[in-house]
Amino acid sequence: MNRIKSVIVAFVSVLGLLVSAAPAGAAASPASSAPVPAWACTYGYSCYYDSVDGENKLFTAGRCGEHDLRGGKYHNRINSVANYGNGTVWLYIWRNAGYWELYDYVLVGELWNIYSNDIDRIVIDC
Ligand SMILES: [Ca+2]
Repeated sequence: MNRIKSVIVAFVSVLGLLVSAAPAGAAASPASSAPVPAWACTYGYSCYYDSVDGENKLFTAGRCGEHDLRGGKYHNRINSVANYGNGTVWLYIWRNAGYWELYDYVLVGELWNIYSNDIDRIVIDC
């Protein structure tokens, strides 16, 4: 597979500094008053988006380990992943023959596009 890095790790490091430098009172403004930046996420976690390029955030993974998305509202919707967490994110497709097929993976610090809506499960290394 031809893996092309969309954004380099240095960007994540810069973003981490920006987040940590935000004034404590910044949260008082309603989130709807400003456009949500691409790849919006919390440093230390991995985030999942409905569109490519970190647009239309679906959720933040609150813990490591397995997240089986089948039957839930995020099933077959993930189109990009920001891995600001501490472990590799593994993306799987369920095959009706009865097994999980590894589709792709996102290393720590990567911002990753997925050009299909097929992801059924994520597994985050602890
Ligand atoms: Ca989608």
